[in-house]
Amino acid sequence: MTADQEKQQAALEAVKFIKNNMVVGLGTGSTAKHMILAVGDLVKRGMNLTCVPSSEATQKIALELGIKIVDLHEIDKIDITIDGADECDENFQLIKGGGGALLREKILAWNTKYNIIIADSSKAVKKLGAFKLPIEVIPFATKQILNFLEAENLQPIQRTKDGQPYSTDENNYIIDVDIFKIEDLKALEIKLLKVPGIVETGLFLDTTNLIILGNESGPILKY
Ligand code: ABF
Repeated sequence: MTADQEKQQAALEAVKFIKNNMVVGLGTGSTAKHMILAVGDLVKRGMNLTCVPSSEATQKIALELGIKIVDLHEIDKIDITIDGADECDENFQLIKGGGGALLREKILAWNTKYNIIIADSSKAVKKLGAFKLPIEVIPFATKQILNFLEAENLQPIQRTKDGQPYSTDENNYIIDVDIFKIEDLKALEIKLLKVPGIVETGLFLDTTNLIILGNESGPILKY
């Protein structure tokens, strides 16, 4: 089974949790894309869904499929959000943001009753950190934040795209850091979020209700 087949399998399993008249948060990335295509099929078959996208890219795909999209301020609470991840450990701690959408993804997750993460089996790790942790920062503060992260031995690298600073949907920058040696991720998140100019981190430590991993012999659901 290829990684993409595992992604699709996990996505199709997650979509089974969607019921008529729900408000659904739509994640970002290649795994989430399989989910969005399946949501488009539900809508085509007559299901009434209201969806909130976690990125401009996801919004574009959803609109092309005829999915009803609303802004977060138009709803009270999201019933279910289905999203991908870059890494997930056995304590339901995630690294997200490889796709640059971590801020809106975390906002959706925080405003969601039930968060489902979908992933191929390679995303399941014993310890987070092989994948660098994305941090969203205000451009005005970037240089000073890079200095701070360097001093914390986190080996910061500002993300670029086509030779320019990578810019998020909120027009912020992303700095990726190495957290593999860090044991207390909650303490790290608290330390980072105290730094003026750091907007959010890609650490999702206590937001996930269900993880669905693609697997050769059928999807694995971890509650
Ligand atoms: C998104 O899913 C991001 O948080 C994360 O980077 C991405 C994983 O990408 P993919 O599903 O393409 O592996 O939610």
